[in-house]
Amino acid sequence: MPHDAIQAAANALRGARRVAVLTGAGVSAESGLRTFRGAGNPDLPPDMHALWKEFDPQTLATPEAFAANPEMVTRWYEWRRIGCLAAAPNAAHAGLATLERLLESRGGGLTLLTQNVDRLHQRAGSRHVVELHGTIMVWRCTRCGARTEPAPEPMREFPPRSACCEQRAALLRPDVVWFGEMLPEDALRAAARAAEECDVFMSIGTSSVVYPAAAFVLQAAANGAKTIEINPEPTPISGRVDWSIRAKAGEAVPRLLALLRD
Ligand code: BV8
Repeated sequence: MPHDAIQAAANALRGARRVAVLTGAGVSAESGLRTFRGAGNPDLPPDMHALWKEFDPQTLATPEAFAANPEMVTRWYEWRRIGCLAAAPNAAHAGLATLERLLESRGGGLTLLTQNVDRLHQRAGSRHVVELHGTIMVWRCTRCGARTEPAPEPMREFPPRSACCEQRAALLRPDVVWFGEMLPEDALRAAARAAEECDVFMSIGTSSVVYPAAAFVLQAAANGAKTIEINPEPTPISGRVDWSIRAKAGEAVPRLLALLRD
């Protein structure tokens, strides 16, 4: 792990009151969940490679795909939901929950903006989580918008039908944000506020190619925040942050915490 960058990042965090963190799929990689993009680990079996190497987002993660083939799309999301339920939070999730409590004990705070739909941050104890792309744990009625949290057991009907609307005529869809859909307004507002108010913005485990989420770190920098990236691979923002830490989140986040407590 590059010592200078992580030491400088820890110093910036030590002086910060308000911290904003943007996380992506890389934070859950060490929990065994597949990322969407990235080189990944060539030693892993193909069924652990990045999802978009095996699946086409246009035929699975768009409203048009759901309209054309709701059975295929909902089976794919149910397969992923079951995988998320079986996964456990890792050291990065736990470390971010600890950092939130540490900042609060010093009169500050942490806003955790996540692109992840797996709810692992909440399961690790993070309290102030903004789900930018929704969650796979909640599904919603395509007719009335009512939300429901399906039981942990695998669903049996595809596409699943909504219990709330007349004669089960409407379909259920995962409450995630697909390509071409707007992000929830309250989430966007919370993210914009966090990027405006934070002293330090950390971008962890994200390829920084999906917008508008990828823009928040640059907005924070423009507002005067110090910026930190944690990712084993370079991304489009690596050259634009103050400190780019080339390491796994499950190693770098606990190391940052240890330095903060020194
Ligand atoms: C919208 C759904 C308004 C849920 C996903 C501006 C410029 C260009 C394009 C656009 C733009 N504005 C909007 C767009 C279009 C589009 C977009 O950004 N396209 C890109 C790809 C070009 N954006 C949208 O459509 C968004 N909506 O803008 O609405 C609008 C509407 C209509 C018309 C105009 C405007 C909606 C985006 C939501 C997409 N939803 N999925 C699901 O199925 O889960 S996308 C998918 O990517 C995931 O959900 C995820 O949330 C998201 C981001 O990915 P990452 O989390 O970053 O993960 P990724 O795999 O890419 O990277 C993992 C990283 O981890 C890698 O870098 C790897 O190195 C690293 N890593 C690996 N191991 C570790 C690690 N890091 C740390 N530790 C490790 N151990």
